Amino acid sequence: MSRRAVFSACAAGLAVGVAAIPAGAFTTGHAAGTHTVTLHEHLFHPATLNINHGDRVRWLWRDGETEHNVTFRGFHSRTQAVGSYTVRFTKRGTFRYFCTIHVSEGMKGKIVVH
Ligand SMILES: [Cu+2]
Repeated sequence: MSRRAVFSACAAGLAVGVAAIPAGAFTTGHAAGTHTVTLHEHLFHPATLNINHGDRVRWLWRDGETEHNVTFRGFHSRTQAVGSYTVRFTKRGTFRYFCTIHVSEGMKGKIVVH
């Protein structure tokens, strides 16, 4: 029902070549999102994050002059006190990570990709 409405609206207002491509994008699926994890007080906030595959996670350093890193098995950020680190997760699963400097203090997290 809604799909028919989209097509008729496009046919009336837009060139056929333009309407044919995006019509399906408006009616199915979801847009990939970006999620934020903050590094603060020697912890990751939130420590557990659930996302959809294809989404991005952006870590933001917000712990003054204290240096941290985001270390997964196989990839990692720089060790830094300011800035951000962004990863796009394309595979489903649970991905654990930690800060190598403060792991003994419990500075660990996980990304659960659905
Ligand atoms: Cu750290």
